[in-house]
Amino acid sequence: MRAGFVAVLGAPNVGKSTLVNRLVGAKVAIVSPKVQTTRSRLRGIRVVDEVQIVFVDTPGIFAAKRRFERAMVHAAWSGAHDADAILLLVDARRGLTGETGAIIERLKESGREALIALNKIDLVPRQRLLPLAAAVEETGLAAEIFMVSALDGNGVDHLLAVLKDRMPPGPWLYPEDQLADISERLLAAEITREQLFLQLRQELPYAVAVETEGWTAARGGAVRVEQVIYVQRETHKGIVLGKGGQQIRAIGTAARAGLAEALGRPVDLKLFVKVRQRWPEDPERYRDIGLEYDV
Ligand SMILES: Nc1nc2c(ncn2[C@@H]2O[C@H](COP(=O)(O)OP(=O)(O)O)[C@@H](O)[C@H]2O)c(=O)[nH]1
Ligand SMILES: [Mg+2]
Repeated sequence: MRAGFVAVLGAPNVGKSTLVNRLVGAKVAIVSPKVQTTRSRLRGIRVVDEVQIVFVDTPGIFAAKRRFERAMVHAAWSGAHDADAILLLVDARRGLTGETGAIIERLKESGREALIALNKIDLVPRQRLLPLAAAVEETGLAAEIFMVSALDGNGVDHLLAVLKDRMPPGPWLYPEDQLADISERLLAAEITREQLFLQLRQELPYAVAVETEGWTAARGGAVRVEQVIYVQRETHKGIVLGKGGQQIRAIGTAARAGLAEALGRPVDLKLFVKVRQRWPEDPERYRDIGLEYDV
């Protein structure tokens, strides 16, 4: 038996969560077209033959300034710290950006080697991939280079096979049928947050936090879930609610469907919107999602 951790690192929006979902074969991480959708570390688990691979999805790494951003980036690096393998993801369409270059430098300084995957190859003509692969090779960090599309699955099986071979001997870390290591409450909050990222415009999703406050059994095997959406301003509350409550209903409908599917039972979802101006300075909001406050 073998088992180990693979940390999936990269700049924001390169497709880390999409790839983790693809590697696990189930949706364990939320995905959106916006940067910083992922706020903390999340483990997705896949068994291949007698090897258990635990994928650690991480927040994007960038030059963080605000406290909450710093906490996210810190969580990403600590995900790499005790991993058996590091998989660095590069957006093939954007190439070796400054953000990715900075990650490569830091990994090299720490003396770690990494597998590097060029992702989103479905968006890039073949002849542009080869020079990019050469440039990646030149960094001297890559133990091996892969070309994948997390979206359509191209190249992912080969990547999985190589990762499997790199896992150390040892007992499995989770039960055979477990797909993710996340509490149901946090999963539920993440599913609602994904809708906020998908349905709200521009910067608003970054100003929002979701917390599951109530979880009670209801009739017919259903579960009643109560969540609070924290916003920072009264005007934001108005936008989240929408005209006549239209927006919050749309968010609730989509989130309830997603949650019912994830839990495999009917869900009665109640959403409340509260203004808490300083939630990004509230240690409790960090603890809830597994972030460190003071980094
Ligand atoms: N075309 C294409 N889009 C992708 C691929 N992988 C991810 N995306 C998209 O890139 C965006 C960011 O993905 P996400 O997984 O949230 O990135 P993360 O921030 O690195 O976790 C989403 O809109 C994804 O649908 C891919 O292989 N091809
Ligand atoms: Mg992500």
